Amino acid sequence: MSSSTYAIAIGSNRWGRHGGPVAEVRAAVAALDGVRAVAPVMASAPLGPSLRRYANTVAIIDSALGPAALLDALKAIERRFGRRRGRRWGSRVIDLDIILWSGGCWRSPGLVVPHLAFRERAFVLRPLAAVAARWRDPVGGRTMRQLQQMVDHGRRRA
Ligand code: PH2
Ligand code: MG
Ligand code: MG
Repeated sequence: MSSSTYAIAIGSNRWGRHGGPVAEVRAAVAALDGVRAVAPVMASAPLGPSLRRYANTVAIIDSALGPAALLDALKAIERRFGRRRGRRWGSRVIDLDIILWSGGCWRSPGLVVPHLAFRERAFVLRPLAAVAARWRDPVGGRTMRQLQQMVDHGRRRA
């Protein structure tokens, strides 16, 4: 049974066993259950200390899991892809972040939904607006298209 819809941001800026960052992102999409839509994979400049460019996309998935259980499933995929926990924002072979949940807001140890920083990140909002333009932020009520336009016309990042 699918009870929830989620927007998952996917990023990579390292080679892994599937290939380069674009191949890792595509393999991560294939590893997700319940995929309904996937945005085009986009290249983006790194935000933070890493020097390597990223491949980024967003997938919309349906899932019977609640946010905490889904986070565990995403972490298991990250481990399978060889993700190492290290320096915050260091280079990573795959990063899977829960951005939005159809249930609205969620807070538990280690997880806040909506993702706390997504409204400032073009590398999340551009692919997100491509697949969920009319999804409204439960905090503030703006659509993903509006948030994307704000980030593109305001401070330019990533
Ligand atoms: N992820 C980060 C830090 N910086 N920069 C880009 N361009 N794309 C990312 O996915 C990204 C980042 C932390 O998760
Ligand atoms: Mg991230
Ligand atoms: Mg993450």
